[in-house]
Amino acid sequence: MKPPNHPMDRPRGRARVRGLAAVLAAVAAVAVGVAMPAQAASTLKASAEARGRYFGTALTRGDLGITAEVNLAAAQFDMLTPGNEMKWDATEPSRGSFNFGPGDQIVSFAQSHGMRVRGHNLVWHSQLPAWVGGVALNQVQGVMENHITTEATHYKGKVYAWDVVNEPYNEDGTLRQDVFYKAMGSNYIAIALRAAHAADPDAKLYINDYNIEGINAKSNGLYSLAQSLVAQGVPLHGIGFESHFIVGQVPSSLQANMQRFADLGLDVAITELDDRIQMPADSSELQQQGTDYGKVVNACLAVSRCVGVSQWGVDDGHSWIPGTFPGYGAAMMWDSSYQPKPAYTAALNALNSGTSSPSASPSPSSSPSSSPSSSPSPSPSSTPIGGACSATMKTTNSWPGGFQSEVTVQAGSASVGGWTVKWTWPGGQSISSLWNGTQSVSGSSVTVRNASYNGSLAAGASTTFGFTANGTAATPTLTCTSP
Ligand code: 9MR
Repeated sequence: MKPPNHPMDRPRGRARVRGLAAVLAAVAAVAVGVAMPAQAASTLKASAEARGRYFGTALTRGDLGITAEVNLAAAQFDMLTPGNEMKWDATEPSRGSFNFGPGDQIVSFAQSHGMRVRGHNLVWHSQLPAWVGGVALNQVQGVMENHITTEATHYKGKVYAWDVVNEPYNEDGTLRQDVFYKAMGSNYIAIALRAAHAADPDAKLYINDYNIEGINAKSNGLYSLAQSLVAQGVPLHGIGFESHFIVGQVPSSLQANMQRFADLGLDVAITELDDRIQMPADSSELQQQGTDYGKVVNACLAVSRCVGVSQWGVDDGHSWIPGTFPGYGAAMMWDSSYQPKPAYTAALNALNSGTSSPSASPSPSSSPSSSPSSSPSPSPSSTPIGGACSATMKTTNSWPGGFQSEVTVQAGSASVGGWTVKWTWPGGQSISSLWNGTQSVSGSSVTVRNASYNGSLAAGASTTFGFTANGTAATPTLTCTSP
């Protein structure tokens, strides 16, 4: 049975005939928009950046030839995901023969328009060329690792993040029995993440999926996996929530769900947002869509580790929705004449209202493995600002006999090439598992050093590590030194 939000694997509907007048009006509107003086908070990207986030979109190579769409994308977005060009069928259509031309075109478009790139994707059961299914099971791991290594090495330094494993879950929270699972069991995910990390140690590595936006069986399955990957020190850095919504059906647990993944020490992102409406869309549905977009943006702003929101496309005339969900459409923030809809105003207003900017999102200028300050609330466990680094511990969860904590490590006024955080437990506490750092323990004294991928912090940038521990929750005094 097709779940309501199942993104099917059909090519999307492409060319839509528009009247010449509409096209001319649209181009004129965009031209006027571009001619206006750039003002902070007047575009999604400017407003998102002011809140320490990005606002992204997805474009295919075909979209790059559509001037009005491209102008709008360049004006409004600062993150770009290739719609199809980095998928396995595009990049390794036959075994060992790689083609990065189309993906490179998307990357150079992004670079020439000041956009960063979300790489999408390295391992997915769909858009997988048939030859992979014919590989002997005992060779699948080698084939997968070679694919990941070759592609991630090709794009090393050019992608901010990779969707390393895409859509691995069934609706009931079990892993799909695809060729990768059949060959390696659930280990394929850790193997894939390690291969990607070895090829591009600075890229943020994500698992990305749909129908995991609310707390449900599918997101619970992913949560357990994420928890265990983090506890084992596997280089998983983020979770992508695709967010292919139906109007009026944004899950009420979206924020809480993203927060629980963030509490594991992971970044979270809305990666493929759209909000489809049964056509024709009436004005109350378009208003409701505005409410939905506002909710999604606000949920991201409320979770300090939510790094940004990406819409899957730009305008209603070029969205994948009508081609896959016949009878549905109008899912984007701009209509098919490139006019902004209530959803655009709502997203912009959400970004422009509110007071704080508690983002853990890396800024465009910072290293992908570090994050600017998340302005942690002052806590007795903070070390003084002004030294090489400071560290703040907060308890994120506790239960009888145990607790979970997150430590934010922030560089002082100069960059650091490594950090060491130390403390002494006051009452017999002991760490049971720790992630995003390496620990050594001597009696009640704990020393945590950076992991291989989060030691370098630009001036003022921060990163986090976390742990679960036995005993009563405590926030001892921390010292932070570099290295
Ligand atoms: O937008 C993509 C569309 O052009 C392709 O035909 C389709 C085929 O699977 O994939 C679309 O992108 C998907 C993305 O890669 C993963 N999540 C669901 C997206 C919509 O189907």
